[in-house]
Amino acid sequence: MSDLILHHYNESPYAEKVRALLGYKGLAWRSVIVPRIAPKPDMVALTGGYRKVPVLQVGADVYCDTRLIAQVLDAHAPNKPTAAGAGSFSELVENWVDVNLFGRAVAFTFGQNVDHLPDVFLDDRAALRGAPLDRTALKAAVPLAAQELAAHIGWVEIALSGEHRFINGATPGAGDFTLFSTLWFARNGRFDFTPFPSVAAWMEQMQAFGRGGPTELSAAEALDVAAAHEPAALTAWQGDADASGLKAGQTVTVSPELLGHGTAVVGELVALNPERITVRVHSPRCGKVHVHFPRLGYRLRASS
Ligand SMILES: N[C@@H](CCC(=O)N[C@@H](CS)C(=O)NCC(=O)O)C(=O)O
Repeated sequence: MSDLILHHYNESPYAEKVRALLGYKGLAWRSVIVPRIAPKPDMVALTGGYRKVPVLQVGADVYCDTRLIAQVLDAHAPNKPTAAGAGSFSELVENWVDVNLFGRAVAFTFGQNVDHLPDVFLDDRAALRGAPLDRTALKAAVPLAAQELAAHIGWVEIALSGEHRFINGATPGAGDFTLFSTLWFARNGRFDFTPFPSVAAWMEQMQAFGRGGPTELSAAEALDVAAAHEPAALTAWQGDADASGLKAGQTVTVSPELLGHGTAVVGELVALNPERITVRVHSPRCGKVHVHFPRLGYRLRASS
């Protein structure tokens, strides 16, 4: 089996989710550090245009979005499943965190650290949002973000005060990892977890899984790996039942529903089912690559 290559940077909470999953599963992995802001020429040469972090590369297959990456890692380490996948309880938790918690954690931590964030960084994130980001407004948003985060974390405190050690039950699920990484980001903004002792103890357990065994790889070497491989066998075509009405072989655009400005991938639609969208991209630097997205959370359109 090809190496697991994670394209990421240290400060990214979603990357922390995958690093923690790799640690829990005890997997060896290759680490490619990508820039925190665009342009990311090596990354988009691999992904066909997706610039968000992290992505997982396995040979000439590229998996975008941590919900899908969690599924792929379950297949690599079936002895420690995290019950990831469309419709699972873990995926419901992942979606709750993505939609309700992540934005508040970002508002809190960005607001707390705004004096240390360079203009180029704020301009880049404003472009990704498709709306301006203003230092004064970011600072002013902190108290409300803190209050709303605390209300959500209060729920988690109740959930973790019962018989279960993890949100998922006796063992951690993909939802535990996404919740952990979002709260890790809030903790980096100095969020006070003292009123939430069960959450703080659970975070210590999640932290203790470590981060697996990374070894460095350059972006150029990762592109060479993609060039040297053929994509793996595709998952099933069930697109005839998909509400988009798109057909296999059509040229499509795929972009994230959340924070997705300027990060679309254009390619040939080769797999479509309730779990996954796959597009075939021909990259001048690494040839044929299959880029995979979860079906939920991504806008799929015919390319005009
Ligand atoms: N739903 C995506 C969200 C990924 C995401 O929003 N990542 C942030 C970093 S934590 C990002 O890409 N920010 C812009 C960038 O790094 O270019 C996932 O689960 O992977």
